[in-house]
Parts: sequence; C-alpha cells; structure tokens
Amino acid sequence: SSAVAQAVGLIGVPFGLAASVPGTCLGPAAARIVGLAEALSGLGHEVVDRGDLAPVRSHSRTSRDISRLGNHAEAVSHWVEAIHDETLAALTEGQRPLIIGGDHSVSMGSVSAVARHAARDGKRVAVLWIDAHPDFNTPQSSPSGNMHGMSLAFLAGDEDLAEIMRGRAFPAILPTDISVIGARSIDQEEQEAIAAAGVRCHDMRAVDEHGIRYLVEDVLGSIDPTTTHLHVSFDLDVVDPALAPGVGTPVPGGLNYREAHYIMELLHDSGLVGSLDVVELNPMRDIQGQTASLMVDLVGSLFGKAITLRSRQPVGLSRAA
Ligand code: Z70
Ligand code: MN
Ligand code: MN
Ligand code: MN
Repeated sequence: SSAVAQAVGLIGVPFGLAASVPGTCLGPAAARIVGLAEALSGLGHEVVDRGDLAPVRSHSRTSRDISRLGNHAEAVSHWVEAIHDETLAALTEGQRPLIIGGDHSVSMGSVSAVARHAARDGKRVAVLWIDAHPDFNTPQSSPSGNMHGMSLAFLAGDEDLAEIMRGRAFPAILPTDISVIGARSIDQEEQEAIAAAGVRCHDMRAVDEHGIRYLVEDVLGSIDPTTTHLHVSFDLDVVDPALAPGVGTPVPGGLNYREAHYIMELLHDSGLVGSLDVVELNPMRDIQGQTASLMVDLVGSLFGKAITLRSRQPVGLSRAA
C-alpha cells in the first residue's frame, strides 16, 4: 500500500512500575534494537522519533496523597502526565502517535491526550483494547493494586483514578465506545463492572466462535469516522505465550500468529486508526528477542505491510458509509 501524508510520532515510554513483574521499562530499547523505526520507514512512512520520555518531578504535588490509588501511584501519576503532554504535542504537530511501553498504565497518558485533542476537533474517541485483560479494575476492585490493571477504568472516567491527572480533566471515553478483543483473564468484580458499563468485550471464546474478521467488523461498524477518532491499544500478552513469551503476565490460550496479524491488517485496511500504543513488552522475559520482533512485525501489519499486493478491503464501515 502507499505512503500516507501523516508522519508517525514515535514515543518511547521506559516505565514499568505499574506492573508486578519488572522489565517492561526496557521495552522501548528492545523495540528500537529490532528496528521499529526502520520497519515503518521501510513501509513508506515518515517517522519522527520523539525519543524516550524521562519525566522530571519538578512540579510540587500540593494535592492530596494518592498512594491509596495503587502501587507506585505517585510515579504512575508523574509518568502519565508526561506521556499525556508528549502525545498531545505529537497530535498538535499533526503526527499520528505511536506509543511504545512500558506497562499498560502508559495508555492512561496517551489516550487521555487523544481524547483532549479529539474534543478540540469536535470529535470523540473510540478505544479498541486488544489484551488478555480488560484492565477495568478500580482501586476498590483491584486484587493486586497494580495500576496497569486499571487503565481502562481510568479512561472511562473513574472518579478516584481521575486524581492521577491531578485535576486536569479530559473527556472520558464512553463505555459504548470501548471494545476489548482477546480477553481471557478477568477478575470477578471487573467482569461485573464491564457488563454494567456496557463495554463491548469480545473474549477468546468469541474469537473461537466467530473469528477475527467478524469481531473486527463489529467494532469498526460501531464507529462513525466523521465524529470519532479510533485509538488502538495493543497489549502483547493478548498473543499466545508460546509466540510471545516476553510479557510480564503470560496467559494461556491467546491469539495465534495469523489472528494477531489479521486484526492489524484489517485495522490498516479500515484507514481509521488515528493513534496506537503497544505495551507490556518485557525483554527480561523474552527469548532471543522474539517478542520484540513480533511486536515490530505486528506494528508493520497495522501500518500497511501486506503478504501480497492487494487493494484495501475495508470491512464494517456500513454505518459510516
Ligand atoms: C489483574 C489485576 C494485568 C496485565 C496483568 C491483572 C492485570 N486483572 N494486566 N497483566 N497486562 O491485577 O488487575
Ligand atoms: Mn488534529
Ligand atoms: Mn493490559
Ligand atoms: Mn494484559
């Protein structure tokens, strides 16, 4: 497929304190070593590498103690603010943000910025969360206190978690604009919260029963691109651990190689993806860089890499047509 005008704004986030297993802070380095930027430029994209974030704790936190929100909540808050600001800068400069984690708390910063930017354009944001976990826990429901399991609840507007942004409100994502694909590890209260909120949750059994194409059509069919920006958040633990061992919390029964790529290919063909994060790469758990390489290959599929030359065959856009 052809080059696109919009440059990719690459943002590395070497932060992993919101996960239980150390090592995702090395994700951006591994992604760079296996050639993420080169893969994108090889596909004809202009890449602006904005570097890795390194937030300074310069501002004084005179507000309330937020440690009750979860483990390392203060650090999470500082990073989320830095990620938010850098993502917003990329969007303001006309780039398509690509955020490389880091654990999944980085999406609190990226998606809140995307929501803020979209609102300035009179748009709202739909989020596709491709993950073994829906990350819909709150400080009250979380069994672990690990804040990477709370990102989606934060983005959906949980009032306690809003303190992470220290009063800088952003437009919450409507639960009906949130879709999950690939879930297979959900806590009980989390399960109930998802159902009560009306989040679209396509678990692994749905993948078995309907196949990837049907599920992606369902998600894309719910999006009107004239009013809605699509953000994709890809947690590498959605892929089966046999293929992607380099993640913090491997869960059996994940997407196989073609299922994972087919999601990305269909998303590319839709032309709707306005921003992307890829998270939870843990090089300490990886084997010979295979998960890092898989990550780069999957990002390539979303950015137009095709097995053979073919025209785009967008699916599920009936509502928008
Ligand atoms: C669990 C929790 C989680 C990723 C683990 C696990 C959450 N639901 N997310 N690994 N990527 O602790 O909230
Ligand atoms: Mn814009
Ligand atoms: Mn996750
Ligand atoms: Mn996960």
